[in-house]
Amino acid sequence: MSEAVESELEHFMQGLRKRNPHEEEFHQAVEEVARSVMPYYLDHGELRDAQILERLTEPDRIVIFRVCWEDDEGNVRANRAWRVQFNKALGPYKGGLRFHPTVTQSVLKFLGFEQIFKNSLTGLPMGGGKGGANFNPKGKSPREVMRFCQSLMTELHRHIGEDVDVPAGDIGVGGREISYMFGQYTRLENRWTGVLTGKGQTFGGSAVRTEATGYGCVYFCENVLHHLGEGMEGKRIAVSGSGNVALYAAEKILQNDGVVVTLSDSKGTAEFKNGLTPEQLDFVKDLKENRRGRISEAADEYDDVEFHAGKRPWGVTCEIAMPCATQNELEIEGAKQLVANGCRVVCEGANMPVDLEASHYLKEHGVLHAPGKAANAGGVAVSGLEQSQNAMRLSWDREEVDQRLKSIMQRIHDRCVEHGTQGDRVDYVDGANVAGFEKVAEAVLAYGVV
Ligand code: NDP
Ligand code: 2IT
Repeated sequence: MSEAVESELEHFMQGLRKRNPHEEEFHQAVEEVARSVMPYYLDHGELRDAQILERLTEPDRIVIFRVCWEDDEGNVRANRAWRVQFNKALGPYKGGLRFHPTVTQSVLKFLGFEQIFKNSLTGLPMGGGKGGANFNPKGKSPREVMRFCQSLMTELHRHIGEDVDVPAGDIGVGGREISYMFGQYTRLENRWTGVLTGKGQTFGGSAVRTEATGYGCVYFCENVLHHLGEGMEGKRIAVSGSGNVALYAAEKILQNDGVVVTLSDSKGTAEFKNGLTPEQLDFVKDLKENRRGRISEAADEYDDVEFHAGKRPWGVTCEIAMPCATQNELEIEGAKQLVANGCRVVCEGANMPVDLEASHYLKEHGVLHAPGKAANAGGVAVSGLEQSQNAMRLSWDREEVDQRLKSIMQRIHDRCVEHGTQGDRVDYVDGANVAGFEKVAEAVLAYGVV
């Protein structure tokens, strides 16, 4: 990067940090995008004159509200919830809702900001948004979760709509929570409309939405490997997490004859010494999807599974790492372990799982790094297909949706190659950022000063 570009970047980031104090995750997400797009931005005087980067880093609006509910003992509880409506240049706001005690405005702003470019990459008409609450679903009864979801929707319903803002799931929000929220929305509005995605398939949900993020991430990874003239067969893949994204990534890896060597949760990592088997995957799915237990129980059940308490997966030898849990779960130490053990590809199922220092280290050491906004876009892409099916009042079968998902992931890969090829290598981070940004910037410019 030239000195002039570096100094513009620093000037821009100083302003952003000043305008958004204490929002470290948001600063991190913006810096990654700004670093990639700054040369393009400076080359396009019309974008700069229109202050496109400054405008794109300011959300359209953020709705913040209190969510009161009663627990099973009759105690009154209060949480805080947000909906960050970041940018609607390409379509209605679209993005998930996260329920986790670590949710803050900074986390939701980083997620909403990334979502703008991810949604742009899918090629579907979706703007960027994100929301959630600092509610911890762990240890709550189904009725407590239901009351929380209903209370949250009692406020949120006035801010969303099929042509306005269409939320979906994320950490702590799956089919059960979407159904409770959808039930409350239809009750309050007295109309049935595709206002949320990730619904049950009997009431407007799309085939393959549950699997889409994990499957899509593996499709993206296959494209990366094919571009190198290789395949997934026999490759050792370290997956982190054991939630929605991790489990369906693992399922698709097994279908492609890859070898899953780890799964994890916030308590530690399960190492599958002989590779995860389909039976072991079913065991973990049952544990997690029925909220019965922790990943450590796989080690209690099977002799060839070892549990590493308090450890992340990155010390286990692999050729591919697929972080599918949460932000900043792969830091410099993990990056060094991966490089030392011969890892060549990092493909992000989670949002921003690799921090900036680790990302630079991977790049310096020749590891291909596919960022979440490209590699995990399969989830929101199938959400977009769910919106289309709802609008047309029809539903496509599994094969049709899966085929569309594959084509979308391939197109995103090819756009990253087109915009990120540098000499004989592809910088997937730059490619995704520039390709995603270009389209949104063009739309914002076309709208005039609004
Ligand atoms: P789930 O709630 O289904 O699973 C989350 C997994 O990550 C669990 O294994 C959880 O472990 C682990 N985890 C969560 N927070 C932390 C933390 N602070 N430290 C360590 N481990 C943690 O969520 P999803 O699988 O849906 O989401 C995973 C990632 O994928 C997130 O980054 C999300 O934003 C991203 N994503 C999700 C999409 C979707 O469609 N669901 C689409 C695109 C991206 P534990 O149970 O111990 O908390
Ligand atoms: O981060 C993401 O892309 C999601 N959580 C999915 C969003 C969606 O609207 O399906």
